[in-house]
Amino acid sequence: MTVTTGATVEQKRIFLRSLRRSLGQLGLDIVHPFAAQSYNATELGQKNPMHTFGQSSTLSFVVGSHKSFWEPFLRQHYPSKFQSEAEAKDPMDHYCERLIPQVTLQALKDANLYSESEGQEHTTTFSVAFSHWRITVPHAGTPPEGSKPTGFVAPPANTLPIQHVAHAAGFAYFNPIAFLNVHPVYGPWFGMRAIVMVDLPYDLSDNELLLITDENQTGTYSRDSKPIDNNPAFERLTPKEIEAQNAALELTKTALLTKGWDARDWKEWVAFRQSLAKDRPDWQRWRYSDDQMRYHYQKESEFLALCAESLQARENSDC
Ligand code: B12
Repeated sequence: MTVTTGATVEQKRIFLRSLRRSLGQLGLDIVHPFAAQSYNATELGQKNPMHTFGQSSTLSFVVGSHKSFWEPFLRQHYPSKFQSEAEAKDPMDHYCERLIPQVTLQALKDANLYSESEGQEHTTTFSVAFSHWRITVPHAGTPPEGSKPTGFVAPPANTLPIQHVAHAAGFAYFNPIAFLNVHPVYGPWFGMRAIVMVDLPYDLSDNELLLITDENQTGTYSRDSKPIDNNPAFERLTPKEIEAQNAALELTKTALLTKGWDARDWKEWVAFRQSLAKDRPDWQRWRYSDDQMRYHYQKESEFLALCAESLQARENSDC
């Protein structure tokens, strides 16, 4: 098996477009390209680095979701078809584990950067690290035991601190008081699912290609792989107002952390997140629906099943 060492500009463009389209179809609308080295240069990155595959600037992505994830996810949610305990335990994490590596591999194949066809075998190495702790599904590209190696490389042994990666990547500002990342367009209303690392060079044009435009409402916002310096939540505030906001956040955080995490207190945690967005009414449209919010915080499988049944019934009756 030969390993690909280079890709043409056109191949890379095909790869990026295919990845973006497929992730979008899964409801994973956030696909932010950056160089792994931006995070690896930070203090945390030096202790727990991302893979670079020997590139001086390694193409990587923050993959995430916002409110538009809910319906595509519910449409394919059938608890009776679950194949493992892990899937039943956290169907959302499982969905991401199963599908993000698979569509990455397919996008490489679409760009002819990966081929298993006899006589034309070549691979481009890639790796996927998830924001949740456990990994239960063998990744796309994982070779069956005893067979020749393929392009998949296991993610770094320690879970990547995805919030700090996102900050270093210029995707979303990390607010160290609320412990939430804030995005210039979505505010705090998004989740991060995975970091994808690929053995291809990162270039500023990668951001250009995936940038938010009138036609592409859900691309990436930043044009480079540099941290966003200021908290977008405080953009419209005076230094005095920022000080007051920070003091209020600190107070609520201490109260919440003293109580400890309990999913039954979810409404208080939501109010905390909302308070970070209080001076940005324009972010309200990105707030999750009530059902999606409840599931993200409570993770109740019966409730998720009810939401899925009700959406599927509604859509079937519309046909
Ligand atoms: C562990 C964890 C938690 C724990 C954290 C506390 C603890 N010590 O146990 C608990 C269960 C409380 C939690 C709660 C929530 N989490 Co959480 N969590 C994580 C996780 C898996 C790891 C964080 C981590 O260890 N980072 C690595 C270390 C190096 O970073 P650190 O800066 O040192 O962080 C640690 C401490 O400093 C401490 N800490 C310090 N100050 C504060 C303040 C607050 C408010 C909290 C909660 C923690 C905290 O928490 C960290 C873990 O010990 C991340 C995913 C990831 N891979 O990063 C998601 C993640 C941070 N969580 C997320 C979310 C959304 C939530 C919730 C809103 C619930 C939910 N599922 O929707 C709540 C409320 C959080 C809030 N800030 O309002 C998102 C944040 C998205 C964003 N926009 O930034 C992440 C990125 C997951 C995702 N899929 O997107 N979480």
